[in-house]
Amino acid sequence: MSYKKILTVQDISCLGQCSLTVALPIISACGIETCVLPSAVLSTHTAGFSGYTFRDLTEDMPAIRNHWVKEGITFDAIYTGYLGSTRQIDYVADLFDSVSGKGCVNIVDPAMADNGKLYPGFDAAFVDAMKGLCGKADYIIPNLTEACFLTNTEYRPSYGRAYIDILLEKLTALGCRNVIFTGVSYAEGKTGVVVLENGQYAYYEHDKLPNSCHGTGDIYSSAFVGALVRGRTALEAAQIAADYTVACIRETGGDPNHWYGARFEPVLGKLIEALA
Ligand code: PXL
Repeated sequence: MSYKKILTVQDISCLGQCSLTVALPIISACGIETCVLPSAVLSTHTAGFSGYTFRDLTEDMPAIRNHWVKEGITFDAIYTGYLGSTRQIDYVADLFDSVSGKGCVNIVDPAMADNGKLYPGFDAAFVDAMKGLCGKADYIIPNLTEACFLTNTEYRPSYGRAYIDILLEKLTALGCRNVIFTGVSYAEGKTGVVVLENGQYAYYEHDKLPNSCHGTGDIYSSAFVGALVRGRTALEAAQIAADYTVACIRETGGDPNHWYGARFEPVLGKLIEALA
């Protein structure tokens, strides 16, 4: 197996099982060297906690980038998640040019919204800048809410294939050819992922579990990135990531003391097996 090195840019939520505390172990478990550029440090994630601390690391980014360029450091893939500021998005876009190795794959999870709403602290300027970053990506991984914000489309909790097709068309018009569209549900009790690759539509459906947990978007994206960089097709990677995310939600089992994240660690073995 060829040994790959990827860079992931997202926040450290010290507690909360999301972002880097999820991406690092999951991508490492996929057998890939995982380098990090933290976008911000928060005491917890912002979904359900109040009074969290937030240190924006935008100012540190140019010096880190310049050091890597001076050292000739490059990556096989760059995967971005939750970013700390609108201005930071330009720095991240620059990384796609300055530290990408030959054949580098750029993957953007526009982690900024869910359930019809932007996360606290994000605004229209951030959404506009994120549209530009998505345009520079090889793969984007939006959920339904993010797809609506990125395309100025009304958010509808229930919909059919025609609505999803319109969103896909508008998303690819941003400039990214490949869309991994998560949380697309066409039937009661089911959900799934749409994979649009070079204009080809595919859908992987699975059970929708009664319990849901925060941070599953980051688990999904990290497992997708790991499987893709390990050489799986986008559809195979999307399926592996979906099965793993479902296993994590099942493992968490709706424990009320564990509302802030999914217990992804005990089932890491399933992901490793899927990639064996
Ligand atoms: O899981 C997405 C995410 C990442 N990072 C922070 C968040 C969230 C979602 O709310 O608040 C800080």
